[in-house]
Amino acid sequence: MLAVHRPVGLASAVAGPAVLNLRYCARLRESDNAMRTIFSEQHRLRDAKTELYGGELVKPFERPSRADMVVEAVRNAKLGPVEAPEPFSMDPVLRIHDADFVAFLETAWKEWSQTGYAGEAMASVWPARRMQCRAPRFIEGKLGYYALAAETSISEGTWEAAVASKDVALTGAKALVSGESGMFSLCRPPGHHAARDMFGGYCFLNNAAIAAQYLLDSGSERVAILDVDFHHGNGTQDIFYERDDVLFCSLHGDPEDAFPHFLGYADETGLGAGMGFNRNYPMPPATPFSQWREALTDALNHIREFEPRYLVVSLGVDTFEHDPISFFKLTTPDYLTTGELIGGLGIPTLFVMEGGYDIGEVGLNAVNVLKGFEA
Ligand code: OKP
Ligand code: ZN
Repeated sequence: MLAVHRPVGLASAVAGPAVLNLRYCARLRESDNAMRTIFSEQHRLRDAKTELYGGELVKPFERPSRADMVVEAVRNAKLGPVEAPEPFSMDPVLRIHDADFVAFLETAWKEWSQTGYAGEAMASVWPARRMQCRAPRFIEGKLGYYALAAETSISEGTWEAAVASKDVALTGAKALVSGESGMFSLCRPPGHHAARDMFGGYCFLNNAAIAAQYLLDSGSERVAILDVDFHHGNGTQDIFYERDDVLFCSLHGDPEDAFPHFLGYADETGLGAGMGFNRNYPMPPATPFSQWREALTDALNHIREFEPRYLVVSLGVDTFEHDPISFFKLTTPDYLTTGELIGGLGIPTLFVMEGGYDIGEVGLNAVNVLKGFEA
């Protein structure tokens, strides 16, 4: 009772006239509605020159202008303030990733450049079937041991950008714990393909998983992760596959046809204690919003039933009809609807940026999800 009455007494004592009180209330309400975006300029340090694509080395689809377009759209839409992240220690990262993997990421570029190779660091050999699965000494072997795919090169500044990206995710998570109902962590590089000991698919540290674990460690019993990126969130699934404190739901291109090809089938439902806490919704080429939305509704129903304290959304907008590397047919207004449907859960939600490669539309599509959520 005291806690309820004291602010009123204080407010009238300090502010005096009722009209001032009203203005104070209006300001409070306005900032309640504005979604805060966490964004780091450090993302620019991830600026690889090469991606292996269709047998060629091309300029990476996952490039700095993506995040710049998204932050510009956030500002144009007046979604809310854009804030820099707070630096966190590596402890929350080590709750998710293996220490040897983290050490590898930190030193990979240095070790590679010391060999004298002219290009960027890329994996070209793997511990394939019936070979020894152990990390060798030389960087070329270590790359193959820790890589899940070959397209993603490690370049100068990659580690620093990945560190800033997890800080962006953690700062958003911390704000949720402080009582925010929706936050946007504009992460880059993305994270959902990164497993506890693997990088690839443009991802190094799993920002969404690190944030979810931080939310659990802050005293919540259950957290749900909804992955709406076009690609299956294999890293996130793998990290939480045997656990019942995290429900993972992913909507994505059928792995028969789409990257990462070796995970994301509908029959992957969890293992051990995690049985029933993993749900995949693989969908075929040219899937329209009507069909995608049915999968979303089913996932949202399962999330509601799970009664999580928080929801983390791996927000990729590469489901867009004009995305250059994907095959779903969502349109710009569909992202508003998507946000509304997610917001309908009424669960405090952290949006973590993942993919989206149509540089011209990635900003509007991402912001539409956030605007729909706020509506
Ligand atoms: C990262 B994220 C297409 C090859 C796909 C990697 C895609 C990584 C996507 N032919 N290569 O989930 O948006
Ligand atoms: Zn994707």
